Amino acid sequence: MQPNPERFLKSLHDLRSIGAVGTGVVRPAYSDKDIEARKWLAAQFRDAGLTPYFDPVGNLFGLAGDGPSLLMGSHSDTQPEGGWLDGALGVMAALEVARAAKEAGGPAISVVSFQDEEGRYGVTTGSTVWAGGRSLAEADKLTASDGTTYAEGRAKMADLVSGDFLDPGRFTGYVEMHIEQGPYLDTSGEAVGVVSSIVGIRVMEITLTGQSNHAGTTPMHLRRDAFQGLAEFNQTLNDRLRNVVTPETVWTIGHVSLTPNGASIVPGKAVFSMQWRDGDTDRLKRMEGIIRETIAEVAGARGLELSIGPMIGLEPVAMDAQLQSALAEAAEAEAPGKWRHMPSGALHDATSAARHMPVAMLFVPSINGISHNFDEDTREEDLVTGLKVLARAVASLG
Ligand code: HGY
Ligand code: MN
Ligand code: MN
Repeated sequence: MQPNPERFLKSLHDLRSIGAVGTGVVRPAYSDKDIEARKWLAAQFRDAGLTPYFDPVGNLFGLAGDGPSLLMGSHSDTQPEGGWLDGALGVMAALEVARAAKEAGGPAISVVSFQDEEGRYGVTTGSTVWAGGRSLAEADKLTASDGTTYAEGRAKMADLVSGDFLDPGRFTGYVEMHIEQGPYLDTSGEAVGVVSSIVGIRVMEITLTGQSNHAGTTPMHLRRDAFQGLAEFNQTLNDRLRNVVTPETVWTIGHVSLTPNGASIVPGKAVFSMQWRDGDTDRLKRMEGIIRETIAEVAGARGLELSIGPMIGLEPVAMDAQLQSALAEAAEAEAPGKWRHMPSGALHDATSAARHMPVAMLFVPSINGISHNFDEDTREEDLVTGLKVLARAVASLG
């Protein structure tokens, strides 16, 4: 099987141009640019001899016939300020391998671009619903930070839907290429990462309600300042989590909204996202306990009303050993001594696919480990090496 690097790179840059903003891309799930990109991808799939198929939430498949096939792909939606490769690389590499496989007379490879992997509404929402990790009715109630519901988002693609959710049983496995989005391969000068496992995650929205008041005339001891509550929670949490975390554990308050958000008004309300990730379910649980305890303590001490939204999340998942060794052998052939086995600190749709089939992932380096940022980038030779490793591994599966 001979992938065509020029064809692959051109199609990758063509996709980049849809929603391009400077060196980055803005294609949040169900935005006009996301939908435009999916329509473009559907035409690319058809052109490659695959049958385009949109499911009810906008996951776009390119099906290789009606029989069993290996599924490859990723997602084409992006973060609000997305890099040009996060997700897009995996979709276009999968398409190139599917093309090369067709030209070589097999194996049958179907391609997918999952929807809302970036969790504008939930967490890897499109692939989670497809895999049965969350019912459509439940997903439809998920709300983005702009207040729109998942039902309203996916309604924008209703005219494109081909039919019901595809049975995951039709696919023999799932292989995804992705940028590492971290610093390890770039720092070590290695070209390829063979992923061993993907972390688990927990996400919740927390609201602290105090009292808006005059920033000049309200004495400090009489304030019920929601931002001060958030600030104290954050500091106390950092101190307390130290006892249960490892160097790989991460936790993030990434989205904060203050009301009324005026320079001369004591913030009466703070709504913020609380997200934590680790490879160990038990540690995720212990962290949850510390988070709930600490926020309740701080809110109580400051006379702030506390409300905690529903917690959503994904469990840690191990990659399939057989698929991993196919990737490892291919990596050794294409980049001898310049590859490693490594865990993924980022989430991926492979976690959803793993509910039904063997899955594996391949990483290529991110320059300076930057991602979820317009500056995200990978050296072209690393993109091509990743493609060659992917094609070689898939060919070896027969
Ligand atoms: O957040 C993540 O890990 C993924 O990039 N959405
Ligand atoms: Mn991604
Ligand atoms: Mn991402």
